[in-house]
Amino acid sequence: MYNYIKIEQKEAVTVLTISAPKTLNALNSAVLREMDDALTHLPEGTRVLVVTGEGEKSFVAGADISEMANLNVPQGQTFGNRGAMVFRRIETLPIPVIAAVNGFALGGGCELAMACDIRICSENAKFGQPEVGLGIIPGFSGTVRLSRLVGMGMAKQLIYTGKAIKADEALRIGLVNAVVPQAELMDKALEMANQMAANAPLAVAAAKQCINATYDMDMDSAILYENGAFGQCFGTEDQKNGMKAFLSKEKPAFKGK
Ligand code: CO8
Repeated sequence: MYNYIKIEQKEAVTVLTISAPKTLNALNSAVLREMDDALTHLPEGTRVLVVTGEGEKSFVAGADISEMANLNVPQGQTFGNRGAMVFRRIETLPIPVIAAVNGFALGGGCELAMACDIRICSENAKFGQPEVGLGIIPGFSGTVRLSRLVGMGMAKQLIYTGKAIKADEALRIGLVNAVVPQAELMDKALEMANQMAANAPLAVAAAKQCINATYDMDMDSAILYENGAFGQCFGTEDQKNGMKAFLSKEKPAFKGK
């Protein structure tokens, strides 16, 4: 039903694969529309989403330059907003999202990876924000998220130079969580996804919401916010079942209730 993405459910984990091989999986409006639709209609029972790109060369080589080439100011803003909104949806989904970065993650590709909760990449991955070399800025929230992930100095270096970095450097600066051989990438991403999927879904969702919401808060407000969310956990069946299972030395079966 989609032309540019594939959706595959593997029990509690759903894999979204961006598949536009002629442009190394560049993001055009149609890809973004399909991603938006897929996020709205994730298969029932999805507890973790893995996002990846088709093939072994590229995760996403950026926004589609041929689509952007002739845009005027309002059109540029509309296109930027479309990508930014889809990425924000990923960031605020009530389930963890893991980017399995299997090659180039440039421009919008790096920005997509950054909107995910976790980034695992293959050894051949390359990350960069080359936009200023095209006369634009990272417009899918790259100027916003990169500094939050790797710090202001390194974010400015990457964005002003436009130079790409290899996987080991991305790991060193904290842009990715792990680097693995290409052949093991999906297995490692699924292994981590399944570890997350085995935990209480409402608790995982609450933890994600707390981490995101408190990041920019002052310490006292953040602690208060977390306390509210912590208290809510005790209204769930999963908390009762999880603690009962621990005390009776059994494995918990969480229902997300
Ligand atoms: N858009 C459109 N087409 C692309 C893109 C892209 N981002 N990337 C690659 N392609 C196409 C190439 O044009 C080529 O097409 P064709 O076969 O018809 O010539 C095909 O994919 C294969 O690419 P290459 O032959 O170039 O493959 P190489 O292995 O030689 O190089 C690279 C791979 C290094 C990834 C190279 O393709 C490249 O530099 N691509 C562009 C990377 C880039 O600059 N990305 C950033 C784009 S800007 C962006 O993402 C902005 C996000 C915010 C938008 C805000 C909107 C307002």
